[in-house]
Amino acid sequence: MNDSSNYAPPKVWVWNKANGGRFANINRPVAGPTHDKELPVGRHPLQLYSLATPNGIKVTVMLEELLALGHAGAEYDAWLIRINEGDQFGSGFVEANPNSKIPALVDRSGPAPIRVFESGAILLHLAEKFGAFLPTEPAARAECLSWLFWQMGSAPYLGGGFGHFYAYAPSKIEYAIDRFAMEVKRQLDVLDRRLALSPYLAGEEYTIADMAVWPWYGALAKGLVYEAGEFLQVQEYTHVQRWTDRIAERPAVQRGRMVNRTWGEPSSQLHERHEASDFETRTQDKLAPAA
Ligand SMILES: N[C@@H](CCC(=O)N[C@@H](CS)C(=O)NCC(=O)O)C(=O)O
Repeated sequence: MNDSSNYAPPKVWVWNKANGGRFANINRPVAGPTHDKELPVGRHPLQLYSLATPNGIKVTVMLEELLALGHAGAEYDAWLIRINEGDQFGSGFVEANPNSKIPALVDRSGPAPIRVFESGAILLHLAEKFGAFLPTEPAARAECLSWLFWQMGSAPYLGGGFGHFYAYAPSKIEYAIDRFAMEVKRQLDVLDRRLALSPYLAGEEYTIADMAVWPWYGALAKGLVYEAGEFLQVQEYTHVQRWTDRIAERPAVQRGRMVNRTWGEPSSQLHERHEASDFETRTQDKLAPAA
């Protein structure tokens, strides 16, 4: 590979499989399935196919919050999709999400299954289905949806931009790191100024906007993604810090972040969730205790 100072793009881009980087083994320039594999289906109305990345956690937190509110119809099976092993390119997964990215939800509560992909669409689908975590008063609803869609547009600069070039790219490119560090700090400031005015993003109430933003920017604020806390001086965003801590205290959030998690403390990993009791009985410390 050329280094950034002497690279001149050719007339026609060609796929160089050996271009390096953390996700080189799964990145490709075409869509569609690579192999036949049906998705499993459990007994609950909602079937989730996911992994506990920030995008995955948004949905498991929402489902646990709905169950905590007493919505039995939000019972779900959470199946593990190992994206590093290419599970997102199996034919069944691609039918659920043609974009081949977790999370994907299949809602089997009605006469015909409904597929929903994109975490924001899944949060909205669930919020409308259960009438929860989405304000009905027009101004608050608009504020909630604005922050929900802000996350969808902003996080790619954090993950695909800053995180990729700061943590994953095979070489450190100053221009790229500078550009995306500046944007991510600007985004943190956007959130900080908003959270100086109200406890949650949409106002007084905790909503799907917080569920979408917290797994990315809350984790960033605590130095838990890309080991970039010091680099970005995240402690300066005091309102983001307060909001992050408050959300982290919620029991449903603590459960949701464990689902489909395959790294970290064994007691924090619930690879698949099929019953509420799985949090007590099926974490990795219980299933595979250290020898
Ligand atoms: N905008 C999408 C992003 C989903 C996404 O990027 N998922 C990542 C994991 S966090 C993924 O599945 N990557 C696998 C791949 O790119 O092949 C959403 O919010 O659902």
